[in-house]
Amino acid sequence: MTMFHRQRWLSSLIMFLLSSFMLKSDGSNRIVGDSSGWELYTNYTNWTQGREFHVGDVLVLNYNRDQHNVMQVNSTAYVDCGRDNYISLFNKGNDSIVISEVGEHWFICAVDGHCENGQKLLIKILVACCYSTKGTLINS
Ligand SMILES: [Cu+2]
Repeated sequence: MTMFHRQRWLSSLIMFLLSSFMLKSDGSNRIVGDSSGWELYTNYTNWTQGREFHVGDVLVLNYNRDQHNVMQVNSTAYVDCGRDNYISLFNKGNDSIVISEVGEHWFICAVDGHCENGQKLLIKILVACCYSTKGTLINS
């Protein structure tokens, strides 16, 4: 291996390490409701206020799976607490949901009366996160 090639190889290794570090650092775990978790009578509108969410963030929902679940729905179902047409249903009790798109994401608990009592979550992502110093999109 010539000196030139060794340097090229080293710099690509460094670039690789840097970019994987940056990818890691932009998706952070967001514990929904903090220590309250995913529960009844928690105001998730208050919880989201003052927090910024980015593409790549992971929503972590902790709850008793015998009592709750997490249903990803559209905006109408979010408002009406409708359960007929849903996007995804999570019911492990410690669900990790990766936010992969810019826009609004709606979640409700589908157990009777729970969404109606405030167990609903709206996550807004306004901008795509994270451009590298060269201006290339790292995470779209
Ligand atoms: Cu519930």
